[in-house]
Parts: sequence; C-alpha cells; structure tokens
Amino acid sequence: MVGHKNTIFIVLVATLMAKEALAAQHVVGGSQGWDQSTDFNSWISGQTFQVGDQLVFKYSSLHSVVELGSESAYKNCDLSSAVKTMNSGNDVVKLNKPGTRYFTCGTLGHCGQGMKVKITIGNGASSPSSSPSSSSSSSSSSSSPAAISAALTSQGFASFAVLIVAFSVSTMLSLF
Ligand SMILES: [Cu+2]
Repeated sequence: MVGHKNTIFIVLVATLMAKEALAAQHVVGGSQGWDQSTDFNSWISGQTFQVGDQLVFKYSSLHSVVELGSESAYKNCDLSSAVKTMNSGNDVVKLNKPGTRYFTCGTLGHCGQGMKVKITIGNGASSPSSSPSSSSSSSSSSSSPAAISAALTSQGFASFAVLIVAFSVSTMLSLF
C-alpha cells in the first residue's frame, strides 16, 4: 500500500515536472532584449505563446515594463490605464491564461518609438489543423510538412520519458 502511494505521488510530481519542462521562456526581443532599438515585430513573428509560458523582460534602468489593459490603450500608447508596472530590469511574467496581453515601456516616448508588444496566448490544446486525434498519425514517416506534429511528438516523448524515469525510481524505492 505504501508502495502504491509512493508510485502515485512520484507520477504526479513527474507529470508536473514534465509540464514545467514543456513551458517555454520567451526573452522579449531576443538577445537585444527590451530596448527601443529592438525590432519587436520581427521578434514576435517567430514566437508562439502558450498557457504556462513565461515572458522575460531584460533591460537597463532607462526602461520599465507597463502592462496595458486594452487594445486601444496599446494602439494609442495610453499609459494611464496601466494594469501593472515593473522595473526590476529582469521581470518575469507568467502567461497563466489564454488571451491577449499588451506590454510597453513606461519611459516617456518609448512606446511611440515602437517599444511595445502584443502577446497572443493560445490554450496549448489547440492545433492549427484542429483534428481531435493526435496519436494515430505518429507512425507515418512520410515527409509531410509537419514541423508542428514533429514538435508535438517530441513533447509527448519527453513526458513519456519522464514517466518512465519516475516509474523506475518508484520501483527502486519500493525495494527498500
Ligand atoms: Cu523604454
């Protein structure tokens, strides 16, 4: 009975670890960071945001991070409706639910210079093809245009591997 409880506990922990491992950290602006010289439009075009991911804003003391509450505030650089202001220089924002979030810099004029990002967060379960079956097609090895399904497969494999490790650990524990 104790062994069973151990197994359940470890599998739960492993599942949480797997989810944590799959969550991505997005350093806003890439290597150039949060700065008015960064081209945020081109940065964001290469990003996909999912629930559980994190944004990381890295910047000098010339800047700050202001979260705005609406599309119109974002378009008009209206900082009066700020939802939250951060200024540590290394701010982490967790994307904890699907939707759209808006961030800009609080320094006068920087928003107008393009220092702002609009983040659209998917729910993680949706795929572009929106087909309900995800496991049946994994056996085909044809050269399909499936970078996305390859990514999904590797994610599935990662969590599977974590579960295997958890199982062997729990088996070892139950021997003692
Ligand atoms: Cu700034």
